[in-house]
Amino acid sequence: MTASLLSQQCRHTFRQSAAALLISGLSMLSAQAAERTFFEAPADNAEVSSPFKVKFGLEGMKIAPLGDMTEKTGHHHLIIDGAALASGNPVPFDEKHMHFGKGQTEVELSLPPGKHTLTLQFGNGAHQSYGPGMSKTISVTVLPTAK
Ligand SMILES: [Cu+2]
Repeated sequence: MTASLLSQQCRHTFRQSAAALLISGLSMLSAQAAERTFFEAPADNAEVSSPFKVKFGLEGMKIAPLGDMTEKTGHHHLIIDGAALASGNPVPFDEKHMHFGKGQTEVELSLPPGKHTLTLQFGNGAHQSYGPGMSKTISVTVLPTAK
């Protein structure tokens, strides 16, 4: 009788600490996920008519002026039909890589009809990528323009 009561208490304590572990694990995960960039618009796989508005979302980092090298600050880049850049790599200056060095958080974008990928890439004050962890890629289909 005493033994079984003891083992019940043990199991209870074990369950409590397992729950506590799970909760602390979850809050660690959410702390890591707090730094991210994402599209507020359009939605992934959206069908859009050109021109369309693209809105950039940012969490856990801050927009800063060009040249400001404060940790966890920088500006958005929009990569058209390209890929995220490895951490530290400079974001090129060409027609496929748009820089928003004035701290803009949206753009009116014109693209030819068809399927495109849009990649948001956050980068520091020297246009260096914060890596794929600070990027987000979506697909959009640009509808043919009505004539
Ligand atoms: Cu840049």
